[in-house]
Amino acid sequence: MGRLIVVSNRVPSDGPPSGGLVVALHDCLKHNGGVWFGTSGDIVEDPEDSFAELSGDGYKMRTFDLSPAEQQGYYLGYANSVLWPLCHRRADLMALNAGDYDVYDSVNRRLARMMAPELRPDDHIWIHDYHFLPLAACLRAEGVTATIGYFHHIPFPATHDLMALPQRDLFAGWMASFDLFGLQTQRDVAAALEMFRGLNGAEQLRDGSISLNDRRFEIRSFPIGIDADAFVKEAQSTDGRSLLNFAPDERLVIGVDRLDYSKGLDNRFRAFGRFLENRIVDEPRASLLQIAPPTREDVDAYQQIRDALEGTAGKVNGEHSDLGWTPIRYIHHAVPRDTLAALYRAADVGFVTPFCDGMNLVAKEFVAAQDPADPGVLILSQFAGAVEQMASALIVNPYDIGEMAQALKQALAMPLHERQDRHEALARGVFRNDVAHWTQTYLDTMARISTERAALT
Ligand code: GDG
Repeated sequence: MGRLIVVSNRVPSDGPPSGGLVVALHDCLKHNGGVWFGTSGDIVEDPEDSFAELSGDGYKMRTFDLSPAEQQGYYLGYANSVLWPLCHRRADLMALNAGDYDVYDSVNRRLARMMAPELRPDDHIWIHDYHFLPLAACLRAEGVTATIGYFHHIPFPATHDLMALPQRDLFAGWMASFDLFGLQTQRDVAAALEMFRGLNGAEQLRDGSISLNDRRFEIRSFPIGIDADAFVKEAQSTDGRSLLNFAPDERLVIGVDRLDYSKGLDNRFRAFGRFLENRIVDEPRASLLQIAPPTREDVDAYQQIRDALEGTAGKVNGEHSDLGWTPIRYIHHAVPRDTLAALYRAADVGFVTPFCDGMNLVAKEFVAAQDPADPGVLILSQFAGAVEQMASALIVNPYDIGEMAQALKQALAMPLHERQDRHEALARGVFRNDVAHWTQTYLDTMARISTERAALT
């Protein structure tokens, strides 16, 4: 294979790579050689039309700055206030500000213009996420012929919601400019195929690929995984319970999410409140530890969710606390990764209840962190992409407060042999389909497509 070219919104240029996805991409780049392109994180008045170059251990990192107007229109505006809600079934939250799309488009064009002279025809270009949906079309316009893959980390939008996107007529063309359009789940692939079924000029070919005008490309699912082995080591590094001021028999329910409206946090707190209402007084107490670091706080919808959640936590705690106990502990800042891993391991229940989620890595991290001899129970929303691979979790409907409260009761009362059986089935998938497997499968598919294309020319 030629060089690997990675594009992601942020290049992880500050310090050693950390986090499963970043480390996995770093390892692939180190192995194949190549370039990682993306923003530097710096906002400057007049960003130049050129890249800074950094060394990335066997590969190059090329970063570019954004102007304040680009940060607003491209990142906070079109990417996170239009595409993010659109893809998470919240078309009602789309902030359709005239001009944001133009800025988003111009950042993609500028990036394509800067990248094109550095690319070679045998490169394999792997573009990550909704910040760069039009990037392949922009690169093709610059004459780039290399194989281009894309991975959509978030859900594919419902066809009905897509009709609310002013750029709906461009969407299919953006997708068709890639050679491989990767999605998290079969459910997402079905949604994407449904969109093409209704589209004039589009056809699904016998080999499953889609043809649109003069382009032919594939839509496939690649469920992302975690670095499960590394996570086990982190989870074992500290005794999680020693970090908490807990009574010896107090039970721990854990939630970990960026504070985002897609994660269903308010309903989760309500469900925990309902569970407490139904609790038998002599039962050991259970507390909910919710870690929810802030994210995109400059976007209105995120301030609203913060206010709502603080209100619900206050209400539940006001009703159920006593002098020595606060049932919901809500931490609105990030904790170190090894602390997080140790807390997962100490928890009796992982409470993962998004309304809509591409995959949800927290569910996989919780499973990897457990002690197989005495594992905790995973409660998982039917709307997390992870559910396709994690049928042995307790699956819940995050809109149904009563069902979630009942699942908490069931999880906390679950006998050891059932917890072990469920955990064994879940862990098998998490360790087998880890992030290294994911990158390898994706890159193998790109390599196959590139060989097939070469044979046709
Ligand atoms: C997007 C898609 C898809 C959270 N709090 C802390 C912390 N985290 C880490 C978790 C986990 C990651 O952040 C969150 O990943 P998720 O997958 O749960 O969700 P998104 O951030 O929305 O990610 C999602 C993912 O992309 C990958 O394709 O699964 O569906 O929405 O790793 O552990 N990490 C640390 N401290 C915290 O306080 N260190």
